[in-house]
Amino acid sequence: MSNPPTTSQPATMTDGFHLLLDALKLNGIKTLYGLPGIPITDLTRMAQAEGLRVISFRHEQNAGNAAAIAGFINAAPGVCMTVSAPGFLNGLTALANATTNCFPMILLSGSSEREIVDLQQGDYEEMDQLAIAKPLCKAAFRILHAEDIGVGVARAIRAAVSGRPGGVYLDLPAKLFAQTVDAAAGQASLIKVIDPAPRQIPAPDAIERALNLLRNAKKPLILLGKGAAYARADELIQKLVTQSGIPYLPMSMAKGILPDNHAQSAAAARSFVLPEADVVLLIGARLNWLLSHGKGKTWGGQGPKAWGGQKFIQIDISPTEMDSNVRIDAPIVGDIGSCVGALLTAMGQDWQKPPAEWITAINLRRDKNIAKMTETLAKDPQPMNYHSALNVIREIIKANPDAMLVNEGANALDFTRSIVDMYKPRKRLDVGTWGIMGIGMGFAVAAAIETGLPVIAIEGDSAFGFSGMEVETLCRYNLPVCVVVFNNNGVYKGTDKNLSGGTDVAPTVFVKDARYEKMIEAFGGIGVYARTPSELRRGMEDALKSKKPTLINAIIDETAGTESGRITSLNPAAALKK
Ligand code: OXT
Ligand code: ADP
Ligand code: MG
Repeated sequence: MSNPPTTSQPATMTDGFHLLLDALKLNGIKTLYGLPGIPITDLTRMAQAEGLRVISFRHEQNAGNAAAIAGFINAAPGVCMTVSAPGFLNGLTALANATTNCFPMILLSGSSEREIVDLQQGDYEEMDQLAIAKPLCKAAFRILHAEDIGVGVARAIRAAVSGRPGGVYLDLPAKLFAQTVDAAAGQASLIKVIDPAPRQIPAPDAIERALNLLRNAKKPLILLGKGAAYARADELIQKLVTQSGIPYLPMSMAKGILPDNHAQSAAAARSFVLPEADVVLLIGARLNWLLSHGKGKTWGGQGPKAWGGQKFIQIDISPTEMDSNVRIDAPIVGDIGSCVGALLTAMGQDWQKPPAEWITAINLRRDKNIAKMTETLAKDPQPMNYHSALNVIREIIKANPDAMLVNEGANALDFTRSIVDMYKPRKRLDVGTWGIMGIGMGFAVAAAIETGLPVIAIEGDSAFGFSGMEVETLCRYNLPVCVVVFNNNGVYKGTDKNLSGGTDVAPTVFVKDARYEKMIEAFGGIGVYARTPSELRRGMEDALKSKKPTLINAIIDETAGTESGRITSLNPAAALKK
């Protein structure tokens, strides 16, 4: 069928297809990310006909990642549509990743007929999708009757964005779409969700308890996580930092809430401030592996799991996050805007800034690290390495602070995080809590679609491979995305050897000197082969000027990386070497 079925029922009737689209539109959903096929092909056509933007991908995981990051960018659920069983499973990784990262997302998936699935009679793409999705997302619902579409969509939206945001699965058996109901009754059954993410006001005594700790701190530190970026309380957070005078450390996706060159940023003194701080205020950041679980050597503890002696204040919307890794001395449960606002009000104007010795010690360490970094960045080695390539990107982002930056890889991720400064909130989108590869092109597509701004995607060559086919999607929608593939011939490095001495290359090594730029040329995009910083700069500047989808194959010294980038110690073999 090449055209959407014009619904043949009388105008007084409507159907499941249209009620679903109306419910989404009523709740401000403008874009659907997905991949068509039975039973949702007509739904995608009708969605386009009804004025929704439908962005069609080459693999559901990338569509799901696009929806997830759209959720983070907008603080409203991003929506992905998939076909049953295999398409659903392809989208599920993105849904689980969204949940892990607290991004609001809804995965709508067509599914097979209940009667046949439940008796396991072997339907087309049979799978009990609801049961499989449940443990991997925040909530999962099935809609069996067209009359329930309004409630189903409303519940999905509320579950995705209220409290701690996350992924929601909505199961849509094929029969639902063709059900017809009276049009007026159908419209009346739809729900426009009022206040989908209600503010959660913190208790005054929780604020007082936290301020008492901060007031007595000699070495206070603020830690900003991606929850702080998500909360869109930028001005309040900036005010809290400047008014309190407390140094802060941004987690990766919190970079830019305050500009990375801010005088109070302790990012370049990370390994100094964590063990030294005496009171740490966490704002939208979990004490998970990325923060060494709040204990051990990173925090000055005497053993791998020993407490470092810090007191923790934690602002989080999820009460059960408290004490998950170490004792939280002053939990503040609520939304970040309300909590930070309450802290500011209670702090008052006569707040004593932290002792000068603490600030001086941090600045000393920071300036030393920055001077060392400046020296390294000034070098021009042949072949180009991560630093000389990233020095170009650092300058390009400085000149284009509104550009969105997508980043994945190991060394390509870690070096970018510490070298490329961000100047505005919610610009840096990366592998997040799971360190997941494959988010690159999905995130890049959604960043371009949702913001209309130029996107720069810094990709390890391995990382890029997970979603590389979507360069066709970039070209199809003519998106202003410049993908820079850091091509070091492999995972971490291109120099590993086969330990058996056999003819197969090592598991981490790829085809040498691969011409990634030719992939985008196949679809009419611009391909650039860059062996030097000036070739890289020219390619990126041209991409930003032309706004054309561009892929730059940046050739990086294949010896320059380290195993797993900055997290070498997490490889089990690292324990054997100790
Ligand atoms: O204080 P010190 O002295 O320590 O210095 C720190 C800062 O103070 C300093 N710094 C600065 N100095 C000067 N100036 C400035 N402005 C500045 N800013 C900071 O720099 C250092 C470092 O700072 P940082 O980064 O803040 O600190 P640190 O200690 O690193 O922070 C700790 C962490 C844990 C918070 C941080 O390291 C972090 O966020 N890490 C995230 C790591 C991560 O998630 N990695 C990705 C996963 S790795 C692995 O799993 C990969 N796989 C397997 C795989 C995955 N992941 N997924 C799937 C679906 N399948 C398989 C694969 C396949 S990676 C990968 C591909 C890799 O190959 P690629 O080709 O893609 O990439 P290449 O490696 O490039 O080849
Ligand atoms: P990072 O990886 O940057 O450290 P995490 O993903 O670990 O950040 O933590 C984000 C935290 O932010 C989660 O615990 C989540 O519950 C919390 N959060 C998300 N949105 C809000 C909000 N609006 N108000 C308060 N907390 C929030
Ligand atoms: Mg690589």
